Amino acid sequence: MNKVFSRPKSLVDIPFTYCPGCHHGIIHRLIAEVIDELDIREKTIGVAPVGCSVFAYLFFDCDMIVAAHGRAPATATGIKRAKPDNYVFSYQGDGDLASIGTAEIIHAANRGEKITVVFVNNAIYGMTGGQMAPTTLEGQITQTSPYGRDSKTMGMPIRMCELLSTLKSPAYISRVALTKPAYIVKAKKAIKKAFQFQIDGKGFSLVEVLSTCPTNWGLSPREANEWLDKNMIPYYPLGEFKNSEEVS
Ligand SMILES: Cc1ncc(C[n+]2csc(CCOP(=O)(O)OP(=O)(O)O)c2C)c(N)n1
Ligand code: SF4
Repeated sequence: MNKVFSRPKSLVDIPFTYCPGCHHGIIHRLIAEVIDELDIREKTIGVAPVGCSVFAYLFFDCDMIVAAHGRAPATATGIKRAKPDNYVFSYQGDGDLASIGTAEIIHAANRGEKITVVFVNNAIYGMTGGQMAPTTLEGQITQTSPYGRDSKTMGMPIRMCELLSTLKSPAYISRVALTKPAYIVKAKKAIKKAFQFQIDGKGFSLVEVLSTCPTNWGLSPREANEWLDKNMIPYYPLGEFKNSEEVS
């Protein structure tokens, strides 16, 4: 009988600690499948962030290191420069990447560091009881912002892909979602492409994954997927923002 489904080799065989309906688990799986398919597990080094996915170092079966708040791009830069034959990825939430580590990500992208960044945008700081994040939508209620974002005093939600793709150096920047099987297939392709850019020695690559946080959104897993489709995708459009293969 043909085996059609199994756990990727690049994931340790232990249960995830994520809440039901959280997309972190799907994203971990896609990254692990890509590492397996590219056959780079022995040469891959992942950088785990702060936030719910801090335990990524327990789940991925490759070399992993944990970075201080927002410092994953700097840590990844150091590792990649010291070990250019290894493949280095950082895994970061929006609190980690777009708030505390804003400068880190902008400068790593601007320097064209040959690293791959997986940016999980769930519009909230999940781990800390649902703080507002720079990506929280206008009017979106979070556990610690019961009146929602008021753009007059809090600014508009930051679109990181659009912002980073104004820089000349990044090689590949794309935004994906996971609320439908067709989206998941596209998301995996984007993550694979991002790693392939690094394998080919091209510059900085980043994939933003729009994600749910049913727990802090106060929604069921199904409602969270619907909310993401209805509210996040119109503000954070999916697609490739930068693909140096297409630049002549
Ligand atoms: C202003 C501020 N600085 C630092 C912290 C410490 N901290 C703990 S977890 C975390 C990030 C978690 O959010 P995110 O990166 O969005 O990941 P998620 O948990 O949603 O997956 C931060 C910033 C904090 N809560 N608030
Ligand atoms: S709090 Fe949110 S981001 Fe964190 S594990 Fe639960 S659902 Fe996922």
